[in-house]
Amino acid sequence: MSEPILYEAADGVARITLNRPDVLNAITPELITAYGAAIERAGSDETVRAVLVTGAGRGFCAGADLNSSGSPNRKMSSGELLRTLYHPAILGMRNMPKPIVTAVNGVAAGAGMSIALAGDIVLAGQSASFLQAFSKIGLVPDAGSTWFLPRLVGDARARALALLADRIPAEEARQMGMVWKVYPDEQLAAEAQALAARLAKMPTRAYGLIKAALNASGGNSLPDQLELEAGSQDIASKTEDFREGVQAFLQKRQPEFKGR
Ligand code: LHQ
Repeated sequence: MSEPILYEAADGVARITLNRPDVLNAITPELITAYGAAIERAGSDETVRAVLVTGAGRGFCAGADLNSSGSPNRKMSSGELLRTLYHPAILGMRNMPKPIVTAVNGVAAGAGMSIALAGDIVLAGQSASFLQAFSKIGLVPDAGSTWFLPRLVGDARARALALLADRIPAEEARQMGMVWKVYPDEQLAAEAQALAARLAKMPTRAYGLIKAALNASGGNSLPDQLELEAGSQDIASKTEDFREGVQAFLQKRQPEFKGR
C-alpha cells in the first residue's frame, strides 16, 4: 500500500502531498496522523522556511473517508478522532511559525476544506471546488470550518455554505474571500511552487510573528493587539533579517534574508 502522505523538502520548501488519489485523498486515521507528523516535521526542520500542501490526482481532499470514519465499527468516537488526530494537525498548521501555501488542485470537501482553509495563502486550480459536505450526511462542520469561514467570508455566507452544502467553484470561492488566486489547472502546481519558493526566501522570523499576531487578533481588543504588535516588533527589529532588509534598501539592492 502506498504512503497516505508524501513529504519532500528541498531549497527551503517542504511539499506535503495528500496521497490517496483513488478516493480524492479522503482522510483515514492513518492519513491524518501522517499529515500531522509531516506538519510537525516541517515546523521543526530549520532548513524549511515555507510549506506547500496539495493533493495527488484530481482531488485536493474529500474529507473524512466515509468507509473508515463513517463505519459503525470504528474504535474512536468522532469527537475522539477529531481531538486526538485532526486538531493537532489544524493547530499545527496555524501555529507553525512559517508560511503555508495550500494548493487546492481539485475538490476540497468536509474536513478537506478545513485543511485547505487552514493554509496562510490558499491557491486553487480553475476546476477546483469547495464543499461544506458535512450537513449533507447529517454532520456538523469540523476541523475548524466554523472558525475559518465566518472570518474569511463573513457570517451570512458562512451560514449559507454550512447549511446548504453547495459545491462552490474556485472562482466564486475567490470572490468570497476563501482563495487568494485561481490559476488554470495546468499552471497551479508551478505557481504554487514558485510562491512557496518566494516565501522561503523572505524573513522567516517576521513571518512567524505575523502569523501569531493575525492568529491572536480575532480574540483581542485593539489595545491588546497594539501591545502584541509592539512586542513582536521588538523581536523582529532585533533580527539579522531586519538589519539586512534596511541595508539592502539603503544600498538599492535586493535583500538576502537568512530567516534569522
Ligand atoms: C470517497 C469520499 C469519502 C470515501 C469520495 N470517503 N470515499 C467526519 C467524521 C468523523 C471524524 C472526522 O471528521 C469528519 C468530517 C468530514 O470530513 S465529514 C465529510 C466527509 N466527506 C464527504 O461527505 C464528501 C463525500 N464525497 C463527495 O460528496 C463527492 O465524492 C465529492 C463531491 C467530494 C466529489 O464528487 P465527484 O467529483 O463526483 O467524485 P466521486 O464522488 O465519483 O468520487 C470519486 C471516488 O472517491 C469514488 O470512488 P469510486 O470507487 O466510485 O471511484 C468515491 O466513492 C470516493 N470518495 N469522497 N469522503
